[in-house]
Amino acid sequence: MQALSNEHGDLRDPALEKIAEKVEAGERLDRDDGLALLASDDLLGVGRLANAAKERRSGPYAFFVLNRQINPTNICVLSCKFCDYAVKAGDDDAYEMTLEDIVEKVREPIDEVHIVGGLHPTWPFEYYEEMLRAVRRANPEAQIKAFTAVEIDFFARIAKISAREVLERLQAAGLDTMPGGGSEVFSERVREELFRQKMGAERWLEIHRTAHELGIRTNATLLYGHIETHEERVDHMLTLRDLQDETGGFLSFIPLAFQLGYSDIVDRPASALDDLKTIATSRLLLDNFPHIKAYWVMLGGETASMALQWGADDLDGTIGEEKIAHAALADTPVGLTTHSLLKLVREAGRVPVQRDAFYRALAVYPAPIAPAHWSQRADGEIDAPVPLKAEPLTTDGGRIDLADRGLYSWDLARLEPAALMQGASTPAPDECSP
Ligand code: V47
Ligand code: SF4
Repeated sequence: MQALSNEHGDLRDPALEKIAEKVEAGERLDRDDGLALLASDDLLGVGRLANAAKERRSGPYAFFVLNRQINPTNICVLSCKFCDYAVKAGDDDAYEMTLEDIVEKVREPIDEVHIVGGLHPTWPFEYYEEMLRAVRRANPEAQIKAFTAVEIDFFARIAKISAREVLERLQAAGLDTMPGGGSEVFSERVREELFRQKMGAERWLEIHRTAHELGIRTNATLLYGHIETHEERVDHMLTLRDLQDETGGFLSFIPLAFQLGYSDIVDRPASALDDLKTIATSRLLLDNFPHIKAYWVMLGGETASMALQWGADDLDGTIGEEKIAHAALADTPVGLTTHSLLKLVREAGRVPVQRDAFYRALAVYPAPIAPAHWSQRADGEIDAPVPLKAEPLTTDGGRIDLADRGLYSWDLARLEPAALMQGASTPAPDECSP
């Protein structure tokens, strides 16, 4: 690995030197390191350290998924102060999706269906089980990532059963993985202020621990850019790191940039600088998380693309029709084409890898025949069509299908791109640790 320490004057912030030494030695960072990273004014230095940690895990690759987000209803019994998505039954913009509505939206060539919504006051738990079965029937190929810990807790209460039983029944109905929402920030101070009615850290962690015990892989999020302090951000990450040490069940960590919407909690969103440092800090602190996701919906495409050089290795996916962030006036499209995602990955200098919900690599998209950006092309090529299409591009014209090789994305770092293209042999999935 290239030297990270300050021999060549690469780090402007002396506080990063000790961290660089730890990163080079593969030593675990502590709370003070996390705080120093967030406070540093050396954005490039922080990025360099996080990038080293990222490349050690996933080399030059960055992941995306062909997915569809389904938000079955915006009616919610809670009223979190930061949330512009939730409404009450009878409100003009309240909606409820039928199973037919839902099924209609998943009949596409996608690899993941992501379901998350409000806590509906009258739908029975059986409706959610039926929802998963209907999705599975309509698209047996797509994996189902559904329901935050907050929804699982709610289902347990309405069905008067334990969260474990809820998870077991959902698993039997087709649940593959769980999204990471609902944790917001593990801080009682912030909870009191912004989401008093919602369960706290202990229950969120208990539900994810139970999911992991049942073999359900999950994600974790942090809602940042509102009233939380740097200490609260770092403590949140360290709490997740502890649970991951115990279970190993988390796949991905996703810092969610707060969208201001109509709330008057803060008067401006987190800066791109803060976004990148938060992504980088999470990559460095969460040394046991396989993946860090730069969620383009909330970061904006440009910052998400940059984040792939600041420690992130995943952009989420095509999404189709995002509603939660857009109810809070997110300034991004509601979905992206494969073409646009490939562009965001390639402009960051990464090799795009299409993955499934478990982060198994499905296809690698080698470099396009012409450079992605016009400024990199020679004079004569400026008017030539840029070969960025929705179809994966290879120099020999075919997509490289890796699905049947059981190749998990965390194996990729061990392979050279050329070897990957030739389908080098890899350990069986169950031999891979996240
Ligand atoms: O739990 C609500 C958050 C979450 C706002 O696991 C807001 O792969 C920002 O969890 N500004 C739902 N955030 C979304 C979520 C998610 C998204 C993408 C990928 C994954 C994954 C999970 O959105 C909620 C809440 O924390 N949220 N309102 C807002 N105004
Ligand atoms: Fe309901 Fe979730 Fe919005 Fe809170 S964040 S009001 S639980 S939809």
